[in-house]
Amino acid sequence: MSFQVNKIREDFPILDQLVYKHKLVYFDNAATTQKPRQVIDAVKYYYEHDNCNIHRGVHFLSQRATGVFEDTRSEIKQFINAASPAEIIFTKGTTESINLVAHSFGKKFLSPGDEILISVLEHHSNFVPWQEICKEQGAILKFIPLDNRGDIDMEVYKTLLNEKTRLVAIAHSSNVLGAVNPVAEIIRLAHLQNIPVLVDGAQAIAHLPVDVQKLDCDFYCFSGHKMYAPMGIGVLYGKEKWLEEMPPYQTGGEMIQDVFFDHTTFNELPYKFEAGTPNVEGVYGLREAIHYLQKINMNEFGEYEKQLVDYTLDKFSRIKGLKVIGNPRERAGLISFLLEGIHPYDAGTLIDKMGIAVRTGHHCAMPLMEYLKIPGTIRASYSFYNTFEEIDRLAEALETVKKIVG
Ligand code: 7TS
Repeated sequence: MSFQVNKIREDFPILDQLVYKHKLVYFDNAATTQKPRQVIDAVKYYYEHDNCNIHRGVHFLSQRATGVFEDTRSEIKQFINAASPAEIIFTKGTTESINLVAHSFGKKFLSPGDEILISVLEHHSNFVPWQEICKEQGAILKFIPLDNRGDIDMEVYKTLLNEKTRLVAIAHSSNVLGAVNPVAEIIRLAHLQNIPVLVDGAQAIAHLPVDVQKLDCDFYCFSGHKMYAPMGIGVLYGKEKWLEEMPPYQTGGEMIQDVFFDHTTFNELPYKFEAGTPNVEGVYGLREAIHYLQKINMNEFGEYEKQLVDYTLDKFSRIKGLKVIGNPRERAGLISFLLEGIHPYDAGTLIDKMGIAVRTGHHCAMPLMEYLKIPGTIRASYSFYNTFEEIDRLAEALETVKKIVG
């Protein structure tokens, strides 16, 4: 194995600890990834050297921090291959990015009887904002079903696109089934009818190279904390032609050009969508996280993560009573499963006592649970710092759970 996992683990101080007297195994990376020392140091550096409010001061610190903030915007533009830094809007995370589009795009472009199309596997963050804006505007929310593998049913998708569809919103990768959705084809088909597409990239951004121009998506959303950066910072990418037309989401400082007693004019992109003091420490951390991902090479660790998943599927196939949920054509970094006759919550609690952190429950995708007619799942989600030995420990732990509960 050429991938230097032990060397990489040294960068993640949190991994080196005991939990209930066992060496910690962290398999909850889809919820949030751990942070390398380089990211932690960048946040510390900001507070020790550059802390101040940005864009507003003529003084030295403000200029330096503003420089890093805007340089990071340009680095993100490169990282996802946007056409311009004006298309990169800093948000709190994926949830805020989607809410921004739902409210701003929705208010401007949604009329009674119009349709928004999402899939049944969406995280609540790419579900509830659309449900709410549809309710407000009198529009209709429609759902793309799954095929028998748990992948998006592309045949039905084609039939759902019509002249009333105003937008398609779809996860790049599912946080429950692990499926990488065929977003390029989804976008191509929608564009044949001039329908814009928003991609929820929360689960994809840390596992796959993302090229928004190649995908030709209209919006792409992601969170820093799922890609080794701090919490509370994220990105909305939007094509300039849409962002120019959309009204502000929040109002206040920074997003204005001029304010008069009777009206206000708005700032240019991207500032029109960045009201108030932003999360500057988060941007410092996000910049370092991107450097880190570039340093360890996305193609290499993507291959390694795939090997972790294949190894797990092989191990799991030999555990009696274990059922993997979904069998997607392409999978990114996670596996959901159930143990026959054992509630996922009970299994998760017992596994935790063996030092292994997995996620159990509906994973903020209650409609998908209803659709699949299951109460929840146990989910193991990986990062490039996980190891084959840790997967062996999970498999052993599951056998122990079966003995205890069975
Ligand atoms: N979209 C997807 C596909 C997600 O997996 C998540 C978070 C979000 C949106 C929301 O991201 P946030 O950073 O704005 O909260 N998913 C999970 C999860 O699977 N377990 O905890 C959070």
